[in-house]
Amino acid sequence: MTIRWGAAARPKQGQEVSGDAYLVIEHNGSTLVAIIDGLGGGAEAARAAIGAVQTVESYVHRPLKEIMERCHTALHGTRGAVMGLLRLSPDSRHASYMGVGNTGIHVLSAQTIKPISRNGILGHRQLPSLLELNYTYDHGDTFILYTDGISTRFMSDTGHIRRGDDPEALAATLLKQYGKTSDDATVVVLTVD
Ligand SMILES: [Mn+2]
Repeated sequence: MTIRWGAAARPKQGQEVSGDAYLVIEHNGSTLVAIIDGLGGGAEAARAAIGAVQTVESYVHRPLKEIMERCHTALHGTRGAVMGLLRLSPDSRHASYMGVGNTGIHVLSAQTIKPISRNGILGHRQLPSLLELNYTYDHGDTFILYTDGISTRFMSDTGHIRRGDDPEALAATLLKQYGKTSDDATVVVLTVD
C-alpha cells in the first residue's frame, strides 16, 4: 500500500505570511501528518505554527500524545496554536488521529470514520485530556485535513470530492472552491492506494 498526498495553502487576503502550517513526514514505513493553525494571524501566528512544526519533526517517532504534549510545552510564550495529527501505517492499514482545537479532518471511506478533536489550545494553560482515535482503513480511503480557513460546506459537495481522487488536484480544488479570504487556509489530502 502506498500513500499519495497533496496540499494547498494560502494566507488571509492582504497578508504576506500564513499563520497556518502543515507537515507530512514518512518514518519507519508510516506517514505522519500535522495540520496547524497559529492563533491570530501574520508573523506571530506563523511563529507559533513553525514552533509546532519543528517540535513534530523532532519527535516524529513518538506516540501522538507525546508529540502533542511536547508541542504544548514548546508553544508556551507564543500566541498558541491548534493542531491535528494523523499517523497512517500502510502495512497494517492502521490510522490514528489526535486533535486539539478547531482544525478539521474528513475521511472519505466506505466505513464511518469520524475523528474529532478536543477543545483547547497548544501553549495555553492546561491541555485537555487527549484522545487518540484508531481505525483500520481500506484501499482508496481519502483523508482530508484542513484549517478553519476552509469552509466545511465542502463535505456535502459530492460533485467535487470523491474517494480516491488525485490528492493534489483535490487539495487545489478544495482551496479554490472553499477557501475563505477572511482567514489563512490550508488543506492536506492523502489517498491510500
Ligand atoms: Mn484559522
